Amino acid sequence: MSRPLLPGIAGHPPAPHTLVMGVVNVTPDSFSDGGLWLDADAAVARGRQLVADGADVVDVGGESTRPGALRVDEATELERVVPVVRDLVADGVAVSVDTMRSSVAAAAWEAGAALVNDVSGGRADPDMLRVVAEVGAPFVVMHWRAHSAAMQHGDHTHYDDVVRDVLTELRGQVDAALEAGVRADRIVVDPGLGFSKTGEQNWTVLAELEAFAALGHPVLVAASRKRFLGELLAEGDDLRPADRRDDATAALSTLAARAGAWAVRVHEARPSADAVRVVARLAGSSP
Ligand code: PMM
Repeated sequence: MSRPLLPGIAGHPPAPHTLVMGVVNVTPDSFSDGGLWLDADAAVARGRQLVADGADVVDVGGESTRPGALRVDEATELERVVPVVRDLVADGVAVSVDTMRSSVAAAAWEAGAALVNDVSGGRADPDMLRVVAEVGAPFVVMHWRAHSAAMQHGDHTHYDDVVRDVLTELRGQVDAALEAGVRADRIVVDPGLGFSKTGEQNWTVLAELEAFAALGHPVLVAASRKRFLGELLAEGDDLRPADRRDDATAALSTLAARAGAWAVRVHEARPSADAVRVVARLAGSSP
């Protein structure tokens, strides 16, 4: 098994444009594609389609993290994720594994994954940072305060200054990863849009994306189809449905690329793959 490499991390040369990470949720209950790719063959076919549509990496997850979601057990998550990772890697696809469990991260790495994407940034599983450090996996540290069942309740969405506070907490999570032995050049940071954040707070974070690059790590932005876009595009009391938020998602991919994001994580690859190429072309033409 040869593990595809990701440009722009672990000493590899940067990509000519912001990378596009296509999402495959092998879950019954994710907010926008839950149930569509629960069958392994359907999930692998979806991953291939995302690559055909311009995705540079495919993010495979077996546990929904939508607000209110309950945890799945470890055996179910492993069963959902590992065969899909293995088949996509066999096709030469760069695969990221979206998991909060060290056992799933380790099994996916063994199956050839190129990146561990932990929405808890190492906080949900006490073994995660050690395992990632041991195998030398590139690791996404997302800003995270609490599990999905609780993240939009109580004090979890309270900030004195959302950008400053998220940066401070994210820096703490990065420091913990470094202390556990994860190499600095393997760490990617993510502000965690919608995770313990209201729609208003997501917009404030997006308006100041450049501040996240100052952490000194590549930045991943995952706005795709999220509720705050449904609210923006609502007609009366009816939120715009998740599968009709892809144009707005591509608009945000353009802005994230313009702000220097390393990658955008999206459910439909084509619009964002085109958008990041437009931004790179324009940047190349700047005087
Ligand atoms: N959001 C979701 C899932 N995984 N991973 C990262 N790094 N950042 C995110 O904001 C993020 C994520 C939300 O669920 P979805 O898979 O249905 O988009």
